[in-house]
Amino acid sequence: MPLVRPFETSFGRQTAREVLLVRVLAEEGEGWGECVAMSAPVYSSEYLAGCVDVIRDHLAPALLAARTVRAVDVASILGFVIGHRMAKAALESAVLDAQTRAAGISFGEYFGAVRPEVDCGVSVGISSSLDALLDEVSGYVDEGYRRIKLKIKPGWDLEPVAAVRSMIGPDALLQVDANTAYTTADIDHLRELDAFGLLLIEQPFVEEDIAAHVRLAHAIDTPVCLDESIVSAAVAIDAIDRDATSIINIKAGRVGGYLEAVRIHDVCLERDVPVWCGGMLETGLGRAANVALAALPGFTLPGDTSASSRYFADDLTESFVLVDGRLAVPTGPGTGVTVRPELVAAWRTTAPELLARV
Ligand code: OSB
Ligand code: MG
Repeated sequence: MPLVRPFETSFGRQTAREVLLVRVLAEEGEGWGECVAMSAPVYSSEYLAGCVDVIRDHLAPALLAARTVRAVDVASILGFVIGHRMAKAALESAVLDAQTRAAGISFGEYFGAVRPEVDCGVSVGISSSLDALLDEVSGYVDEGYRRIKLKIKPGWDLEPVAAVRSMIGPDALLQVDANTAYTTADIDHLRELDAFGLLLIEQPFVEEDIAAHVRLAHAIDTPVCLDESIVSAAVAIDAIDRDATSIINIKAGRVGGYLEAVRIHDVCLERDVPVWCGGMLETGLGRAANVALAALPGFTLPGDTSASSRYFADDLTESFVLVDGRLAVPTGPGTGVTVRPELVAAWRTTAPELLARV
């Protein structure tokens, strides 16, 4: 699916999203899940073709061999496979969609949503120039986004942050995301971000290095927020206990599914750690589930849950439209959205693989 504009992060530039969809057919009906893995293993070690492979050869056969599968069983059935959380999450989402559709309840109700709409922010890629960046950000501000997140990397940090801060004013919510582009040698440099009143700095160092984030958190005033590092509720608890992170970005794909995402929300809420819903440039299918997740009580900061128009000219489902800086939580059964079969047929690059129960 072509993106409406290229999206550049410290790990590369994307002009389109290659999307893997999973459909489960159950006696009670069908369910759909979106896999958030990118084409290349540059955000995490997972990548789309690897997800197809592990689902086909390892995960789906195990799921199909189980007699009755509920969403809560999926993680344990698939637990024999190490890692591959985005692949597992896609399967669990599809099962959860089928299950909740059959039960007539929405993802929001299933998760325990407490609000009918969620506050939205927007993630802004690295630009070709400061002027182009300011143009893009002012467009988003005009559309009503409630928080701006700037992608940063060495050589694209203090200047763009200063320029955007002076354009949007001191009270507008502004944060940055480094996607692991820095090392502890940059701590003094990153401290200069304190001048800009940022909400947080997201994932400056490599995902495995919790200790480096502890050092940074002690050295700067800007709150440190982990994304890539947080792959489970257990890791979240450890990172919080060690003071590596005071805010957490929750992405269901990264942690193995929405059920683990809800557990991370719960452990953060118990510890008074604010959370927000991250994104992976999802289509309407993944977005619907993200928006439902973001309606839980601990999601007190605007998420990267932007409108369909921020990503795609034509979304794969009903489009999500920003109203007063918010998106409505779908209320229909399951994800509450429907994948448009004509678009899937028109855009697919690979014929569907049918994996049957034996
Ligand atoms: O680090 O949050 C990230 C997109 C792809 C991979 C990683 C990230 C992102 C974003 C965009 O920041 C979030 C979105 O709008 O979906
Ligand atoms: Mg991030």
